[in-house]
Amino acid sequence: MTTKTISVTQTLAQLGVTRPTQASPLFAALRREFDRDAEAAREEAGWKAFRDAWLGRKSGVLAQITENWLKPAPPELKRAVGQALNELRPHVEAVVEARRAAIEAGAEQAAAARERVDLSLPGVERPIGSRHLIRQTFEEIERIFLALGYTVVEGPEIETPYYNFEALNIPEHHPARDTMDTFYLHLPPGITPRLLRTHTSPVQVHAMEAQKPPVRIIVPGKVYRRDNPDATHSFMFHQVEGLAVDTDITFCEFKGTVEYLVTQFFGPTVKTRLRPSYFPFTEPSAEVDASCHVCGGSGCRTCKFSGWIELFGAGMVDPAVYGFVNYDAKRLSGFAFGLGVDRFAMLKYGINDIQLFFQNDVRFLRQFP
Ligand code: FA5
Repeated sequence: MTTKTISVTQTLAQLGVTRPTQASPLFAALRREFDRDAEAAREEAGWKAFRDAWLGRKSGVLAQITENWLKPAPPELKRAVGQALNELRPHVEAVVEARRAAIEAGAEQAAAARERVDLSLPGVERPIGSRHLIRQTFEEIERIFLALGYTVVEGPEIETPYYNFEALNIPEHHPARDTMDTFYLHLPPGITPRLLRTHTSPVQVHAMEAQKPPVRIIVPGKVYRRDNPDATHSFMFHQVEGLAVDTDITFCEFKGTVEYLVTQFFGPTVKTRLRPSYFPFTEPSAEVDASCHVCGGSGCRTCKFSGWIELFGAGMVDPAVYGFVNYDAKRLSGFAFGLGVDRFAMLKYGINDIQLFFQNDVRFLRQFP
């Protein structure tokens, strides 16, 4: 704050003001000084000092004028000084308040300017994920079958033994149950036992219960077995089941569909062969092999030098299964297959350890964007 050129600590007599006509120019000069001070008060701290200098209760200019000029003024001056002071006070108060409002608005504007979003700045690029290779493989297989007119169906992962075994022609004590070491849920006695499905085949039964023939479905999903984890086994893995049932489906159609799947998935030069096999729910049953896509069939480490790779189990639906779903076994025929999605992906993309799918190491996942 500037030093006052007009001293308000002295009396009027000391300042040489003795006549009423001298009051007015004195106050006019004071007002000019005030206006200069107001102009200089541009931020909050400066404004506070300015306010206190002029309006402070004890040492403010107005208080001192009252104390040092007005009170001791001789009667002939009192009226003129009182009037001038009454004119000055509302001006001082109004300007002090106006400066406060202006400073506050300026601060808000500055804050708003700081916070303004500059739309011309380049954005922050966030890394985006990608679909897991297992999901991509599911989608690839689904795409192949959707083109053939199949629909995608899903089923429960928690099953009853009836759907997982019995209705698939695997009665209790059947040796086929041993090949699928099963996780059973701990449930109170008296409740129907429940298990984690060991394959997607139970969805065949659900689907045939739910719809009349013809049926052409594929069933992607998770399955569970008490297998010890190693490079080709996991206790949770993925399968795609296929089922086609109609009035005139032949073994030929079965073979053609399987070949179509293999060539679409692994490439047009890959050959297919069927080896006799056994599943309680298909008759005849077959193991589908593909010629090794790495060496073309001449023999390498991938195919253990046999030229062939075992792909999946399949066969014509056993008529006994139709009995469980009230389908007419005399009129209908069909085929089914069940493939391991993880092993399909491993073969196609040259992955030598199934555990890589479940470790979620981004260095692995990034290789399959
Ligand atoms: C079945 O699960 C039958 N339901 C398949 C089937 C369906 C046959 C319809 C006939 C008609 P299998 O137990 O062979 O079959 O398993 C199928 C595939 O799952 C295997 O070929 C293999 O690729 C994969 N598989 C089996 N066990 C594991 C495991 N522990 N970890 C990873 N993949 C596995």
